[in-house]
Amino acid sequence: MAILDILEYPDPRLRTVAKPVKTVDDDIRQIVDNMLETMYTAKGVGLAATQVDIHLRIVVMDMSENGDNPVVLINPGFEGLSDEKSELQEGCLSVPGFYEKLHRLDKIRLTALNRDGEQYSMDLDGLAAVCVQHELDHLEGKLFVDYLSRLKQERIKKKLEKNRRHHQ
Ligand code: GNR
Ligand code: NI
Repeated sequence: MAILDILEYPDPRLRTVAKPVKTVDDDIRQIVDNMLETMYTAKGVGLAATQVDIHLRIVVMDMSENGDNPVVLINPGFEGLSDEKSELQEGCLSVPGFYEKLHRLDKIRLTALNRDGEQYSMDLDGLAAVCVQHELDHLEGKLFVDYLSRLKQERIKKKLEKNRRHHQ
């Protein structure tokens, strides 16, 4: 396994639209394992392949308290199960140190393939539902900061670019 580098905003590669996985084979499982190791090391609850510069529709998540329940989403999709919205503080490993409240659908039905290429479906709410919507945005080249005002986006961009200069 390997820990992969996580791209940071405003890296233009984060804007790439990911392609569907054609067959879930050992190469894909290798990517999944590396993404899981990267996510656990970075202490995230989710990671989209886009964030590690792999432009395939693959997401890993772990919503458990003990970090012992890895969930693999290949070619994921979702539908809303009600019009209710939840407002939750979101963060992103690609936008380190910034947290903002966003509105997302509160109840969704997720469908995806697992690491064996089998289709499954799960009804989710709360943080898990928010996380799925956040990760699927990544696969479309979208980031949570896109929902914020231009002013906030510029502030975040400047601070991250400044931090990066200091750490190089
Ligand atoms: O670790 C993460 N926490 C989080 C909290 C609220 C809403 C979404 C997330 S996802 C984020 C990891 C990440 O950047 N995934 O893309
Ligand atoms: Ni993210």
